Amino acid sequence: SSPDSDGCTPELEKAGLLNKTKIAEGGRKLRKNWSPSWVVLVGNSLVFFKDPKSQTPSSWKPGNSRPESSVDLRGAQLHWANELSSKKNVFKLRTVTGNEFLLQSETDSLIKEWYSTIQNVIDRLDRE
Ligand code: I3S
Repeated sequence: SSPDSDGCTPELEKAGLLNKTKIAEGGRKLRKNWSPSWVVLVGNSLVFFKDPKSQTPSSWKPGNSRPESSVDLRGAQLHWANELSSKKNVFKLRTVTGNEFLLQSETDSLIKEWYSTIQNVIDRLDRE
């Protein structure tokens, strides 16, 4: 049987390397500080890991490394936000608690995939 035959382990939807900066915490603006982050979309959450070098999609398992932070996608809002940065391919994710993140990739196809995958999760949660 598969490792998740009981359905209790949330589904790993996507994982990869993106540039990330948090720009607001609880609605309060923060100074930008871009850095590469290993981003994992699992269940209803977007989970951020430091040290991308130690992470690969095949090796990642829930609980085997410490996340830097985690975002609950329920009620979150996603917008393209190229006006908020000189970088290309930037989108903004805002949580219900007023935390805001910019995520960016130099690769057009990659950032589009991330955008639509995250939006699909938000839409699914909106329908629940
Ligand atoms: O929106 P800003 O303030 O122009 O963002 C830039 C700054 O945060 C800058 O850091 P300083 O706090 O040292 O000025 C960052 O190095 C830049 O990356 C930020 O702009 P971009 O356009 O890269 O998001």
